[in-house]
Amino acid sequence: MKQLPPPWLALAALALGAPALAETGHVGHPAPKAAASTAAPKAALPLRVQNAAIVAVPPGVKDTAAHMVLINPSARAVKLTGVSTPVARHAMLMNTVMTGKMMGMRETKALTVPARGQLALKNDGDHLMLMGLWRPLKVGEQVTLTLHAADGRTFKLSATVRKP
Ligand SMILES: [Cu+2]
Repeated sequence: MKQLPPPWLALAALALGAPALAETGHVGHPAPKAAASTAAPKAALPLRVQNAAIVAVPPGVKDTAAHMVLINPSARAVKLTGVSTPVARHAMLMNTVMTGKMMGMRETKALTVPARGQLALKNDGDHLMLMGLWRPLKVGEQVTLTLHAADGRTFKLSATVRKP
C-alpha cells in the first residue's frame, strides 16, 4: 500500500529526463565541427605576385608604400583584410581617393583580387602602407610581407626596396 512512488518523484524524473534528451540531441550538431575547422592550420592563399616593391625613403622617414601586381588564378575572389611585415610597426591596406581635386589616401578594411584576375597595387591606386619602420631600409633589400585574408589564410611574399 505504501510502495507506490509519490507523484512528485515521477515529475522530478520527467524534469531531469528532458534536459538529458536535449543533450543527446546536441551531439550530432555541426557546431563543434565548425569550431574545429577554425583551429585547423592556416593554408596559403592561391595568389601569385609580380614586381613587388617597397618605395625607398630617406633615413628618418618612417612610413612608406608597397606596390605589386597580385594575380589570382583560382575560380574564387580573394578578399584581403590585412598585411604585416617584420620591418614596420604597422602595415595597412589603402585606397586612393579623390576629394574634389585633391588626391588622398585612406585605410580600407579589404582589397579584393578578383577570380582569374589581378589587382594592381600602385602609387595612384590601391596600395599597401608600412607605418613606423623599425629601421631604415636599404635599396635592393628584400622585405617579407604577409597578406592576410579574413578566413585566416595568408600569402607571404618578398618585395624589393626600390627608389621611386
Ligand atoms: Cu599610402
